[in-house]
Amino acid sequence: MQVDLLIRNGRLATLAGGEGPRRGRAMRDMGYVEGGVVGIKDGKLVFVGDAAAAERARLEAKTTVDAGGRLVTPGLVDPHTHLVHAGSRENELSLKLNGVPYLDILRRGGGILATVRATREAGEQELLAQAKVSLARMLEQGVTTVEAKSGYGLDRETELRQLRVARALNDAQPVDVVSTFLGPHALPPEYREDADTFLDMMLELADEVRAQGLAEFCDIFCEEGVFSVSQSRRFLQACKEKGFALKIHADEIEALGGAELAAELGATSVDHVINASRAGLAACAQAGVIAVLLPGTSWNLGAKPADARFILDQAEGAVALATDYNPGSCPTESLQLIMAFAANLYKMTPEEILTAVTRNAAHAVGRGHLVGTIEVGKQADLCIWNTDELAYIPYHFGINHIQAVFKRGVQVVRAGRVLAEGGEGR
Ligand code: IZC
Ligand code: ZN
Repeated sequence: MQVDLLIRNGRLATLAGGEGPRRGRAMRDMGYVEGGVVGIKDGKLVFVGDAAAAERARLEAKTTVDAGGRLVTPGLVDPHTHLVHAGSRENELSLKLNGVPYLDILRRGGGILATVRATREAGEQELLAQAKVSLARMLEQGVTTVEAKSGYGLDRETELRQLRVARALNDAQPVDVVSTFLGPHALPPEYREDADTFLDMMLELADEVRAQGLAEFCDIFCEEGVFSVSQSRRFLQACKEKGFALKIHADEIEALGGAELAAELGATSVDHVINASRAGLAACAQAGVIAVLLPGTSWNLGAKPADARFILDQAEGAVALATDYNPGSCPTESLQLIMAFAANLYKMTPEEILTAVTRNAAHAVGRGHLVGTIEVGKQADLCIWNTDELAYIPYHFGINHIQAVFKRGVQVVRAGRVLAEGGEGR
């Protein structure tokens, strides 16, 4: 078989087999192939097997990469980010350190609303340039697919601008960007007394977003002092009828019942769930809703961690992990740091963690059929790590363990550094 690229002598964590996200104990199943070989043609995986099988398949390649026995995994997927925004909020650090709660900062017109002011003022080019820097940081860490939410416009013009920027980013650099319309991220001051009119406006906007193909998912910040469960139900139910898949910021700070709502509506993912009830978490697991956990946010806000062990061991649910990259509650692009937090804060095993940032994260952004495992037919998005031992990644935290990243079969990171525009050979 003639292929474009051959990666040989890898310790492949394929996560292959079966359909859908992995739940409970099955999240520990790595599907290792020792001394594994991967054949890539036209950006897709056409061969996955051990050295003997590769021999039998008579693989011939233009380029061969020797992984030197190191770990090879699917490209990582970051399924929850607020990627496109202007500015930063380091001025809120001292407030946080002096004990001012996240929601109080928002109530005072800071927090999300501060970023809304900056984003409304920023042009498309400025938003694009800032997000491009973040995407390069993510790619350097092995992230090949990322979800990106709007939600810093809270008005028609700026929400559409954010989503157009996300689409332009998808076309302008190697990381795939999956867009989510998060119009109801906060109540803008001009609608302070009239959340329902604001939601009506956001639903009209959702029609435009849909017509222009600018987002696949809709999301809402269901939180005390932001949007209630009944407001969230109305918005998400209508979005579902328009054809969007659903996500929800649920029970992050207060236990409102957002997890129960996610199960009721059959959302693709329920995100945060720090304070969700066990009944809500169990209902989500039953309904096949993926829990997207964001340990960086718990760490940064000094909040308790979500109950990952309950979801995995008792509810037998599917867990994904994400950065929540945003300028307020979690200003980091580092999914590898999140992997370390998941070990320490959630007591997740290295195997569960890898599943949560590959296969399950891919399903959380509706890309499970394309990426997230190393299987013939999938997109050739792959990471070669600087170790042969998976546990080393969450154990040795705060630095980048990536050696090489391939996006659709093209090498885009070498020695942990992003190669020039478009990658090797282009
Ligand atoms: O900008 O603070 N939680 N939304 C809900 C955020 C955090 C983003 C932000
Ligand atoms: Zn978020």
